[in-house]
Amino acid sequence: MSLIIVSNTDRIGTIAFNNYQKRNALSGDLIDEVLSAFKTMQQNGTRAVILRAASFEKVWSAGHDVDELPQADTDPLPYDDPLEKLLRAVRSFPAPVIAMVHGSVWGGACDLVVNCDLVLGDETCAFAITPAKLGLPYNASGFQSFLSRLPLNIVKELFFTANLLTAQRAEQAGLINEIVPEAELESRVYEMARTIASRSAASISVAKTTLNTLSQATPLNASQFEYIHGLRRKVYYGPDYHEGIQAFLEKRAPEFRVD
Ligand code: KGJ
Repeated sequence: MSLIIVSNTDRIGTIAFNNYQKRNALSGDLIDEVLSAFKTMQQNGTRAVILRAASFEKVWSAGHDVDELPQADTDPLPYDDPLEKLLRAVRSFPAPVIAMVHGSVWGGACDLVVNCDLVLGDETCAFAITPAKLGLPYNASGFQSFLSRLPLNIVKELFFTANLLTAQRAEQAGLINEIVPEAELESRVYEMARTIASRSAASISVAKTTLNTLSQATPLNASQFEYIHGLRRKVYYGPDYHEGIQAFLEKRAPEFRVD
């Protein structure tokens, strides 16, 4: 059975997560389906893509499928991780990708939303980035995506507390473009997509690529990158990551080392 529902009307594509049993966790299989949908939409000249959950539930997506994260001693978010492939597909899609958010958004799904070009949510939307609950060292490209969207203190609050940022605060911080009443969310999102589809595709595509390139432009030499990567390696080889994943799988609170 398909884990997403895909449709395309008037060159506006919709990709809807449809695995609520697992709270729309971003498993490798679900991501493969999304990547394939993006590929078809690009071939069809789709002018805007809406990323959403199939139904309005409490959770939009629970983020990375934790069952598919390595349990220890391996980089949990390498370049070829399915989540990383998904984020790159959103960034490189030649037309805008709009996240339509009802409900809570967790971990890698929060990174996904931050990588979307536009985000509209209703009063129920809320966002948490949770590697500190898993003892997981987040990757540099992920931090950069958050930093290019949000003020440093908000990024730190999200990563340090792993708590949900409410819809109001997410709007104030610029994580979402606008809060729209739940009953109007769908119509507002599709209206925005239709407006985008009525403008110049060539102009919008180059604007997206240029804005993404400029906002991600950070001079970082090889030595600085290796320093950061070395810090991460200590964490994914260390006791916290091992404990964080075990605790999630055993459905208990993690007991991180205090020394
Ligand atoms: N990965 C795998 N399975 C998941 C995940 C996930 N992220 N989230 C939920 N599930 C599974 C649960 O294990 C249950 O499986 C089922 O979905 C329903 O969840 O026991 P099973 O039925 O076999 P649950 O917890 O019963 O649902 P709710 O009570 O509605 O709670 C929804 C929540 C989203 C609040 C809760 O499931 C939750 O806290 N999930 C983990 C959210 C999270 O921390 N995600 C971030 C994962 N980390 C990352 O993405 C990354 C990249 N990171 O760096 O940390």
